[in-house]
Amino acid sequence: MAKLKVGYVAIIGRPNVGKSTLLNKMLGQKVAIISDKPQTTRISILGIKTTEKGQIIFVDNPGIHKPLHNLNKRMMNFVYSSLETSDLVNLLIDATLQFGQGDQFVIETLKNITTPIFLLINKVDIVKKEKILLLIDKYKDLLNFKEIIPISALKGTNLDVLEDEIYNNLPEAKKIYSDDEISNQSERFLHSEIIREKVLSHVEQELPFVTAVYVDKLEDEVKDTSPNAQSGKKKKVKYIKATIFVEKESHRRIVIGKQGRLIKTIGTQARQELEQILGTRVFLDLWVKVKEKWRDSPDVLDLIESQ
Ligand SMILES: Nc1nc2c(ncn2[C@@H]2O[C@H](COP(=O)(O)OP(=O)(O)OP(=O)(O)O)[C@@H](O)[C@H]2O)c(=O)[nH]1
Ligand SMILES: [Mg+2]
Repeated sequence: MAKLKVGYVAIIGRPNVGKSTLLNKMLGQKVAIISDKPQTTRISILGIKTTEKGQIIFVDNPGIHKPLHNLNKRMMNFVYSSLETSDLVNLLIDATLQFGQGDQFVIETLKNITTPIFLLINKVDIVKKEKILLLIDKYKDLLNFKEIIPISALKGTNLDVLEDEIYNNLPEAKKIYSDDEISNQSERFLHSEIIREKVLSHVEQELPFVTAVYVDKLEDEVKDTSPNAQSGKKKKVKYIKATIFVEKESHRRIVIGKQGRLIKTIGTQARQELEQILGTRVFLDLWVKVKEKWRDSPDVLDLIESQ
C-alpha cells in the first residue's frame, strides 16, 4: 500500500484574491467567510481534507497588506507563522488585476522562503486566455515556482489538478487529525464570523474594516417563548447573543439603519444560515456597540481572538 502524504499548505496572497473561496471549495464545505471587500479573513483558519491519499491541512490566511493598526499587525503575523510552519505554499493571485506594488511586496515576502511555492492564477472564469499567459510570463522569473496553475476557486476549475500536485509535493507522514475533522475553529468563532459576513455584505467604505463581532452568550437549549411557539410544546431553540463592535457613533447608526431595518436584515440572514448549520431553531440577539479605536486595543483584539 502506498504511504500516506500529509502536510500543511499555506494559502496566501493579497486581500480579496479568493483564498477563502479556495479553502471552502477544496473542502466542499463553508469553513471561512467570503466577501467582496478586502481584509475579510483576520486569523489563520485550518481546513482539513482527508482522502485515501493522505491528509492536506490547508491554512487560509489574512491577505498580505501594509499593517496600519494592531489588528493588521496581528493579521500579518498569522501570515508569517503560517509560512514558517507550512510544507507547501499556495500563492494566489487575481487574474483580473495588473501586477502592482502590493504584488511586489508579496514576492519580497516569499524570497527567503525555502518551502516549495505554487502560483495559482485565480478567477480565470472571468478573464481571457491571453491575460493568463501574460501573467505567467510576468511571474515565471520572479520566483522559482514549483508549479503554475490557472484555477477558478469559484467554479472549481483545475482544483483536481491542484490537489494531485499538492499530494506530489507533501512529505510521507502519519495523519495529524482524525478523518472526520474539518476545521480547528470553535463553534463561537464560526458563529461570530457568519454574523460578520452578513454585516460585510451590506456595508461599504470603512465600515467593513471597523466591524468586529463577539459572541457573548451561547445557550444550548432554551424554551421557545415566542408568541408563535405552539403552546404546550417545548421547542428547542439555541440562544445566541452577539455584539457587533464599530468605532464611531456614525458607524453604529449605519449598521442599525433607518428604523432598525439594516440590523434586522443582518440578523435574519445570519439566523437563517446559523439554523441551517446547527439544524435547530436559533434566537439571535444582536447588539451594536461603539468601541473607539478597538483595532488598536489589545484587550478587544484578545477578546475576539479568544472565541
Ligand atoms: N469570478 C470569480 N470570483 C472569485 C473567485 N474566487 C473568489 N472570487 C470572489 O472574490 C471575492 C473575494 O473572495 P474571498 O475568498 O473572500 O477572498 P480572500 O482572498 O479570502 O480575501 P481576504 O480574506 O480579504 O484576504 C469574493 O467576491 C469571491 O466571490 C473565482 O474563481 N472567480
Ligand atoms: Mg479570506
